Amino acid sequence: MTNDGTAKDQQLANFRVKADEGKLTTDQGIRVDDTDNSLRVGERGPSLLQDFHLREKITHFDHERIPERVVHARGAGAYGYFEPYDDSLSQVTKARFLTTPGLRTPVFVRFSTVAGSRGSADTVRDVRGFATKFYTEEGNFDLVGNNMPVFFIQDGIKFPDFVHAVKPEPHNEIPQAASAHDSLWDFVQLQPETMHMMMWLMSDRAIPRSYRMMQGFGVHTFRFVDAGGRSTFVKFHWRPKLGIHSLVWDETQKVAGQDPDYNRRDLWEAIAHGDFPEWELGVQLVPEEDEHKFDFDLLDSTKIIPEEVVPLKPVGRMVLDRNPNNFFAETEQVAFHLANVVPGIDVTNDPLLQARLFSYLDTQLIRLGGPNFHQIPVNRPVAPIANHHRDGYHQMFIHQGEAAHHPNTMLGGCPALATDGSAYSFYPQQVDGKVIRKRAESFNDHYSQATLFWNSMSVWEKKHIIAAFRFELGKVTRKNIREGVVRNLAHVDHHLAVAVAEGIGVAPPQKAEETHKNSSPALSQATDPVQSVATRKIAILAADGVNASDVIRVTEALGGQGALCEVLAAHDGAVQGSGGEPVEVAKALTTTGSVLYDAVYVPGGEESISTLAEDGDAVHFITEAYKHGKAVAASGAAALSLLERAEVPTSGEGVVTGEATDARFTDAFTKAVAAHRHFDRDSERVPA
Ligand code: HDE
Repeated sequence: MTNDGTAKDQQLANFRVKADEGKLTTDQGIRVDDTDNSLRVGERGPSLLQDFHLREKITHFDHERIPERVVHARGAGAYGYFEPYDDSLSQVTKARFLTTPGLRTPVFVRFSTVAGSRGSADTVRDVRGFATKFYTEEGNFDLVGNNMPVFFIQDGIKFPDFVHAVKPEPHNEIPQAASAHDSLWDFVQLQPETMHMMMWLMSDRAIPRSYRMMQGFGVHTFRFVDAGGRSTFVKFHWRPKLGIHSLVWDETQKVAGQDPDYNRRDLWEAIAHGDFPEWELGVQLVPEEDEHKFDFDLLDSTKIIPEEVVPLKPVGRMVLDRNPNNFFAETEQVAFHLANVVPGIDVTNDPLLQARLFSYLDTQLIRLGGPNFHQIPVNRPVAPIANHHRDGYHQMFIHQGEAAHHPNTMLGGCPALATDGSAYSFYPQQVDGKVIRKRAESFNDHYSQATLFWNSMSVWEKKHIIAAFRFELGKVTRKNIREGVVRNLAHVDHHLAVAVAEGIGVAPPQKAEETHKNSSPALSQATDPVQSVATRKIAILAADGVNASDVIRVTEALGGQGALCEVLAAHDGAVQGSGGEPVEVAKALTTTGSVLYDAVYVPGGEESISTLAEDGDAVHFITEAYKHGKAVAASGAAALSLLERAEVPTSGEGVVTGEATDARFTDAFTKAVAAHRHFDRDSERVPA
């Protein structure tokens, strides 16, 4: 069988149903000519039970909902493909999809937030799920990861406690999709193993600008197994081609109101416009014999292997190029499972991973209502299925034959055992020990890597982390919880603990604990950021009298490099350019806001500028964009006065002004937008 990236598409095509043709029917195919009036006795009489159309329509509607995922309820998905760069991984794994150059394996990826319900906002402070189903020719492989490389707990038995703590509190189901409440932080203060992950969660990683601009991690240490049966430990990483970029906290709060579907929409629109997001798959490889060479345990999911210690080997790329046709059928019904592995990939004894091996199948049974969920189109492998599993709710296959047992003679012994070497075989790890309930001593250090993370942050990243701790703990009502967290933070970094304590009104730690000075530059979003304007959204503020030539030049210069420029004005339709020509308006200012754009440009034209200066929405737009560190550009002398009115300095980092929209101007603006944000501004004093 070939698997050229379209195999899954061809399979799905058999299940797609067109909505724009045919006559209206019941589920039994009986044609219907009135779906607005129920069958009744006389025009004003009671409805009749015999109205099969009424009954069927209402019954189906009554049963439309299925339970949302207990975690990761809100998500967005897309199809695409993965292809390895070369065959170099064949030295460590026999997985064909990773080692066959040119082989495009179809994938479905679902991104998600963790704590919120299905209808919660996208831009909350949270971990993001990054789950990939590879439809390989050897069966499905699911890499069910997150956008942070570590986790809150070391042993899966703590997962229900952790999730109960972070979810809305049980008595009143408040707060929705937020970690800033007593029960989460109570758990944190009592479980110091959470500290490393809490550093990530309080960092800007928890508020990504886009799903397309975040990393993904398999988190656990997995195993590769080569053709000779040799095992190598492996950590999986996804790196986004567009770089790793985040929103700022104040912005996320406002986006949650203006566009709660912000991340979901961004992914959908990018794919719909042909801006296909791309990630590079990298692996960190550790030979089996080096298992104990680290000062942490490879089986402890609260630890990373610093990239400076074991470098990342790039092995392939993934492109997402197709939106699903139907959210429920595909994105909601997709069922990931960590235990879906293919020959060449195996699990380890990580106690968090081991519990997950149970949980994912179990949860699908209740969520999707029975054991046949693998037959749902999005979940079907492209590899053939043949076994003696039968019956169950929603059985879609019509199994032929008079027997369903193994061994058999009645079916000629079929399906035959795959004894030709193509079967999955578990790595024959030697295991010996007493049955005990105890955590290994090597899992005991909860602070060193939290400190490593902190030490690796730039000045602005540290500022954002302190602000996040202050916000979250500021929402905690119990003083003992605030104090407990500060006590833990003191083991991470003295300066951090003091800064947080001062913000939340608890006594700062008196003396500094001994902490190390090591850092890992790869952890910082400020290290070698990808500088690109591709898919960046640029607002152009205009009113009648705007210099149309400025609008055209900036749109051409930045649009030419993939940016999306939109003219915003007080009203929809068009404004009149200074030469009388119409300038088309993309959106009315009242329907959007600066938080939905990456940069703002004010073209010249005195009349336009003076109208904008009187428009509070326009002035606020500029001020707020500046506060959030975005590039601000303005042309002509009059525009400078508008910047002043918006309390934006007319020069400085990320502020571009000039008389003409010449190449110097557009180059400077391009550079400012490509830098993503300008955090060295004194933005705290900006009122917005
Ligand atoms: Fe999950 N997790 N998880 N998780 N997880 C689920 O499975 C669970 C963990 C992750 O888009 C559930 O189908 C346990 C780590 C993602 O459909 C459930 C433990 C990581 C998704 C479940 C963990 C993840 C889930 C809920 C601790 C990163 C969304 C619905 C032992 C490596 C997948 C579902 C999607 C979903 C259990 C910890 C990632 C209940 C018990 C660590 C991305 O089975």
